[in-house]
Order: sequence, then structure tokens, then C-alpha cells
Amino acid sequence: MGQSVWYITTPIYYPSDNLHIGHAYTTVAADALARFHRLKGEAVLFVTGTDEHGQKIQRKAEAAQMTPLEFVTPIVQYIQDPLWKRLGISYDDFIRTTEDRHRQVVQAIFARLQQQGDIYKGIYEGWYCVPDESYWTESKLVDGKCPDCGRPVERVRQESYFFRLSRYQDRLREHIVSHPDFIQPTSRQHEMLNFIDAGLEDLSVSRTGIQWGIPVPGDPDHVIYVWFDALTNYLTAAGYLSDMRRFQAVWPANVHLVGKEIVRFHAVIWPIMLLALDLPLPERVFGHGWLLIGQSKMGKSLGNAVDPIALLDRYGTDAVRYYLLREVPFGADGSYTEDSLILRTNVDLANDLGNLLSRTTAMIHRFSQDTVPSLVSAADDGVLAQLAAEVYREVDEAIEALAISDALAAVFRLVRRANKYIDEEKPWDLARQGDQVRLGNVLYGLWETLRIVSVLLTPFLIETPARIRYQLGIDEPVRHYREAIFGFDPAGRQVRRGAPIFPRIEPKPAMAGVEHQENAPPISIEAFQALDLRVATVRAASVVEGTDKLLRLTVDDGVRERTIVSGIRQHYAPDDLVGQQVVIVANLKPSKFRGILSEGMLLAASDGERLSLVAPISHVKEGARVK
Ligand code: ME8
Repeated sequence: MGQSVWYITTPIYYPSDNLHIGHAYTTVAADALARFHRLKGEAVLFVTGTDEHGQKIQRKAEAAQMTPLEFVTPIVQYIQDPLWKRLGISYDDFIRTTEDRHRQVVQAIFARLQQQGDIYKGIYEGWYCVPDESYWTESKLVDGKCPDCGRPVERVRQESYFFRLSRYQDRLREHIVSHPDFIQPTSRQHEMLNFIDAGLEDLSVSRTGIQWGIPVPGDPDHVIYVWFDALTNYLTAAGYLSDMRRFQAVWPANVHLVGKEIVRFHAVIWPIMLLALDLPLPERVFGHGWLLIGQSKMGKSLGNAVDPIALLDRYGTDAVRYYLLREVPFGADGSYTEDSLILRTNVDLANDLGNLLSRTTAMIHRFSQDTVPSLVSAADDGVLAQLAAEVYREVDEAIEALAISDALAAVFRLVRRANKYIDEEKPWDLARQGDQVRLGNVLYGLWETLRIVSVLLTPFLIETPARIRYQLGIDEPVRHYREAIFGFDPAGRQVRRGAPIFPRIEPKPAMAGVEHQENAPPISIEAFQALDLRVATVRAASVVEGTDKLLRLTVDDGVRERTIVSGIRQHYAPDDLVGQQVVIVANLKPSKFRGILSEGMLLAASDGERLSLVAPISHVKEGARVK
């Protein structure tokens, strides 16, 4: 009965309002991981869903003069389609806690724990946070408010069923210590151990006075605590009690992906429920960080939620997915801004990836009549093949560690290296010199790198891999991760040049801070021609120590390499500039900055807020005159 299905879950979300990009963040991450494992040929179960019971939903429904089910159903439908559909979420099962299959499992578990003496009836007196659906003792409150979310709590005193967490406290502690992968990132492990060491109190697992929930078996005045109900979804979806054969193949879950604020439920209450049921514990509970707006968490009730559909309308599925997966190291908090989404898309997708594709297909068109040349490896220095092999391993390892952003960073390192390779190898020179062997190797290497990138991006992006492959002349979809190996695809395909796969996004029109300058006085054509403007390629870039504005660049102007000191450090990272073409004022009188002689300046456009270097929109030779 070996475990054979790779099982990943997201939290099941409250359908109390439409979801925001914080929810999309978790779900897209889980989706990428699920797709990655499928691409490696594994059987995967990826489950998401909705947590529909509880007081919060009941109150919302009352306010809307609807039954709770009437209230949640359209929201749940909206989450499935358009929200998850348009984000490309490839869930295998969508579980709603209002389904019969789930109610049966929750009630069966409750009854069993009661029979075993793990659940008993008593009196609960304490505090309750309605929005979080969590119970608190007096001593845990902070300034009389919920210690998790800071909102007011309500006093409750009622008959209640209790779950004896304390009985399993030592076993849980011992499991956490002996399984360092169980709670991740590691910092959350320490938090949980501290929480356990402070002593676990028995948990109230039922409520009276509300109807919207699963009734306690045999005692219908009580409904089961919504977290007890919700956590059980992971078992229901795995087939627990309904299809035990499937369950054996699926359980334990490999990853429960959750936001950091609910790690405690997943790393304390949930494993204790499983210990009491004599079931193996999940391999990993991963608590990722929050998307912040400014300094605060984006939240449904905080009025700062960003609607994913609006972003999808504006930027498309892949730009939104890429941003969510790449921008913030998985595990840490990160600020969301639309500008950072635009910048990410423009720099990585439009510039680096888009240019590599259009340059490569253009050169294969021009120098090889659209036909991908074959590799004559004897003369090839293997730069791209070697890096591709490294990246193949790195992506795999990063995903194993759930370091999704690192995996994408590795893929884009390969993209950037390939762009630089074009500048170094200068295929147009090889063509002029008639060096067909070298030219063929270089073109095949670039084409093959793009094909590998299309494989590596398959788990993360939905439409892009096929669009890249179309232009490369490949109609077959990506089938397996091991296709991302250099030399896998034979020569002879016919490239199809096409439109840019990611057109640059123009920053939003309403730009505060744009300096609307008065037009300058007219000048003669001679005055303009006195400027020697030329295209150059950045060969090296580094920061000028002791300043926060200056970069020192080495640029190739077609005749020689020259040094230019430029005040663009706040807008560009040195590594991002290497290999880029720029426009320089070549006949500016040299002058010294911080002891460095600068021979010329770069042209850049500035709206007072953002600054963008000026560059030719397609590749031209270094030294080309700008006029
Ligand atoms: O907690 N940044 O549901 P929920 C990142 N029903 N992720 C965020 C986020 C943000 N600003 N805001 C929300 C519940 N999330 C329970 C779960 S599971 C058995 C029951 C994500 O609708 C993150 O994954 O409040 C967080 O844990 C989840 O949405 C909370 O969703």
C-alpha cells in the first residue's frame, strides 16, 4: 500500500465575499506545484474549495436577507468560473463543505472521537472572534482584542463539546522535532513549538445558537466548530471513509499550502485530529507570507483587496501568474503594487524573453531560410547547453524546496544568458564571414534554449509555452519535464516569426509627478546634428561604491569600449543591463565622477517617477548613428 499520489491542497476559502489576489496567490502557487509534479509524470491530486459554514457567513446571509446557501452559491460559482478558470487553476477536485460527502465524514469523525473519549461535553466560557472563527481565553487576548487580527471579540458562555488537545500534546511535539520538514518555513516551526510549550487547552469544537453548520451527531442543538469541519475537507477529498482504497494511495497529503496566519490550525489542531484518528500526518505544512498593501495585509474586510479579474482583464493570465509566482520569495511577505507587476512583465517577459524569441527567429529566418540548423558539436563551446543543464537541476531542486520564485529566477537566468550570447557571438558577423558551422551551432543553441525554456515554464505559465513553441515551429505540446534537456529536439524545424509574445505594457496614463515641461525653444538642424548619438551595448555594469545613484558601465560603441558613469542605480540592477543596447551621447566632453572618467552619457526617458533607458526597438549594430 505504498503512497503513490502526490497530494497538494490549498486552504478552503470563505465565500463571504469575492476573493482577492491574496487567495489567488496561494492557489496559483499550489497550481504551479501540481503542474510541475504532473509534468514529471507523477499522479497528482490537487484540491481546493470553499469553507461555507460558520457564524460569519450566517450573519452575512442574514444581512443580505438570504439563506446562507443562497448567499454563498453564486460566490462559489464565481470562484470556480471565471476566477480559477481564468487563472488556469488545474484543480482535480473542488470541495464545498456543504456537500453531503463532506458532512458524512465530519460527523463520522466527530462520533468516533467522542466514542474514544477524545471529545467530551462541558461548559465553554470565553471569547470568540467572529471573522476568524476562533476561540480565545482571556489571557491570550491582546488589549482585549483578537490576538490574530486585532478585531473585537465576543463573550460567549455555553454548553460545548471539547476536544482533548492536551492528550496529544507530547506526541505532536515529538513529531515536529523529529520531522523538520513538517512545518515550513523553519521560523514557523519555532512559533508552533512555543505555542505548544505554553500548554494546549482543550478546544471547544461545537457551538449552540447558530444553525449554519454540520450538526453534532445525536445532539442537533450543537453545530460542529467550523475549523473542525473545514480541516476535515482534506480527508473527505482524499476519499476517507468513502473510498478507502483510493485514500490509501493518496494519504498522507504531501503539502498543505496555507497563509501564515492559519499555520496554527494546520500544525496543531489538524495533526492532533489525525493522531486521534490514528492516521499518518501530512508531510509538509507550508505557511507562506502575505501580500501587503503598503504595510498591511491585503484582506477582504480591510477594504484594500485587489480584484484578480481586473488584473486579468488588464494584463492577461500569464503576466499575473508570473508576477505572483516570481515577485516575492515564497514564504516571505511582499508588497503588491501594480507598478511592480508592470515592471516585472516588461523586464522579464517582454524584454528578456520576448526579445530572445524575436531575435532568434529573425536570425534563423535571415541566415538559415527559417530552417533550424543542426548542431555540429565539435565546434560548439557549450555555454548554453551547460547552463541549461544546471538550470534543469536547479528548477527541480527549488520546486522540491517550494522555492517557486527561485525556480523562475533560474529559468530567466538562462534567458538572459542567451541574449548575452547573441551579443557575444554576433551571428551576423559569422554569416558575413561565411562561418556556417559556428553560425549553425549558435542558432541551434539559441533555438534549443528557447525550446527548453518553453518546457521549464510549462508548470508556471498557461499560454506562453505553446506560443513560444509555435514560433519555434513546434506544434506538439510539452509532455514531460525531461524534454528540457539540451539536444532533445532534432534540427530541421521551420520557425514561424510572429508578433511579440508579451507586448510592453505602457504604464498607466494617470501619472502623478509627470513633469509637463514647457517646450524648449526651437533649434536648427545643425544644432541637432552636432550631437553624436550612437547605439552601444552594455558589456559590464557595477555600482559605484559610496553612492546610491551611480552605476559604472562599460559600453561597446562599435569602435572601442568606453566607461560611462550614469545616475540610474535606483532604476536598474547592474546585472539586468549587461547585454542591453542603449543610446549614448558619444561626443559629450568627458568628465569625472567620484574619480572615474565618464566618456559620454546614456539617453533615458523620465516622467519624474519612473525612468527608462532609450534603446532601438530591434537589434542594430553597435556604433549605429541615431539621427
Ligand atoms: O482562512 N496574502 O479562509 P480565507 C497572501 N476558511 N495570502 C492570502 C492573503 C494575503 N493578503 N489573504 C488571504 C480561511 N490569503 C479558512 C481556511 S482551511 C481548512 C480553512 C490566502 O478565505 C492565504 O492562503 O480567510 C490564507 O491562508 C487564505 O487565503 C485565507 O483564506
